[in-house]
Amino acid sequence: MKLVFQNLEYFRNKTAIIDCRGKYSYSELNDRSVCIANYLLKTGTKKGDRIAFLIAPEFDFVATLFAIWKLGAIAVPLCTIHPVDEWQYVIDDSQTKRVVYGEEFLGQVVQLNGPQLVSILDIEPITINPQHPNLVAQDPSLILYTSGTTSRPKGVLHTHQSLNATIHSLVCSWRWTFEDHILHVLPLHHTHGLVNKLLCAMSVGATCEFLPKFDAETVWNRFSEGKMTLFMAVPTIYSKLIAFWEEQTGVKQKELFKGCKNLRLMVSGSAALPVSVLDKWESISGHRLLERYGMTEIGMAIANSYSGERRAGYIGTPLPDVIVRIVNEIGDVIETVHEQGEIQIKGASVFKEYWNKPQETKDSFTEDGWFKTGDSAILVNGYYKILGRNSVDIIKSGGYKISALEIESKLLDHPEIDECTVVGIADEEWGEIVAAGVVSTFNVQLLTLQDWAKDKMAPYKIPRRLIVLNELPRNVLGKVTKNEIKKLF
Ligand code: MLC
Ligand code: AMP
Repeated sequence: MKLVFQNLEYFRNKTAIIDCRGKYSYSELNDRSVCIANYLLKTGTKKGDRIAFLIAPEFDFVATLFAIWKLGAIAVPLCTIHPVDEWQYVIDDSQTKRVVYGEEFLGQVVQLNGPQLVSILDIEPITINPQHPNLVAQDPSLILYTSGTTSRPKGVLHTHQSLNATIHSLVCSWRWTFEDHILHVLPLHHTHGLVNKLLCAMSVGATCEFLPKFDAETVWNRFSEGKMTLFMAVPTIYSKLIAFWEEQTGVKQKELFKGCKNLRLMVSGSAALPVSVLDKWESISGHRLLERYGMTEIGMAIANSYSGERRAGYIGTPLPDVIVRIVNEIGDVIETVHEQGEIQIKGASVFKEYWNKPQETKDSFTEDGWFKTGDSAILVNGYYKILGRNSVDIIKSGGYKISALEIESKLLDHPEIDECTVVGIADEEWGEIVAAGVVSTFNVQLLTLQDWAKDKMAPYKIPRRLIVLNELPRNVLGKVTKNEIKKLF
């Protein structure tokens, strides 16, 4: 089995990447990744080392990822909008020795403790292929950090084989070909942007065009140019595109509709797609979104059909080579329709382990090897429908998974906060937004709290709503009753 980065030469002059600086062919991508691999080798990189990288969504991000894989090392992509504290946590937790960075991050990376810093500008143009390590598909390839029911994020370790399983399944199911051209607007440190969009494109010789940042007007303009064949995004992005469309004149709206005609597939995932968004998008673009369901730990698992029914409010049927079951609270597999339970998954795309966390890894699987997603669903006429999550401590906002516990522990560092609790509350645009209930003798204000939080947490984690209470509501065991807090908002 050829892995994505071993096949680049095959597509030669075909355009691989378009970014804000220009266009790059597959041969140029391969050459650049060889240069970076040589440089990393010279600085002591060995098979199995973790290499973090902090590079904007552009050509060098992709070349660095493939360079790391050429050396048999493990890629740890960092979130470009995280504060230094969060990078430091990921670097320490994954025991990363080197960080490759783009120049725009220089001011922040010098604040990191420990890792050797490698500027992408220092890479010399040596194009001798580095000695390839003896690489097998079961070797670890990637660590993605994900929030969960623990306070700090966990590193999800994938192998080349588990990534390939998702790539293969999506390429077949959604009929990717080298003629495809995808517009890329998502962050690259998560499965959706990295695997579903970038790696699927690179595996078939398609073109991946990066925007430096999501912007509704630019996305509509790119659609109108007629080159794009594929688009994939989180529901919030479709909501923002709809909002932009609604601000236009009738003539312009018709033009925007026409602009979408060359696209062959538009996908939504990473959070629940409201039926109102599905319907509105279909009416303004002519495209019925294909909703699918996945998770950092399992890759993509369930999806609506490419050529058949795309059922509103449902995530679809299992993708090839994925086995799905629903299990009730006492661990029995549910055979009847309409009975709610947890989705559990088996399949080749499931991750290997949480990095350095054997107990958490063990706890996340059943004894007979099913991964417990924590998502609650029902099965109706062969289609799965998500009903919610087992834990109130997990929030999904703009497609980002956020741990309420992580934010609570940060907020407790605020000098004016004595006690706090964090919940996700429903929001039309973001899916959920972060809301905090606090006990504060000094009556802390939302704006001052947000300002204080700016360099301590990623923008999407900062509370958008705040209630100051005399005391937090608790049950007889003293546990904060988060559902009561939600009602207060
Ligand atoms: C930003 N803002 C928020 C917010 N994030 N407000 C509430 N809730 C949030 N979550 C505010 C900012 O503070 C700012 O406010 C304004 O919105 C614009 O900020 P921005 O950063 O410019 O936002 P934008 O670029 O528009 O970001 C929206 C987005 C982004 C949807 C593009 O959230 C995003 O990239 N989401 C995708 C995450 C993702 O890839 N998830 C996949 C995980 S993998 P002000 O006041 O300053 O204007 C996974 C598995 C699977 O889930 O199944 O795929
Ligand atoms: P992450 O851990 O960031 O990979 O997010 C995975 C989680 O996103 C899943 O466990 C679900 O809760 C949620 N998710 C992904 N796709 C969908 C979808 N189509 N509908 C509802 N929730 C989804």
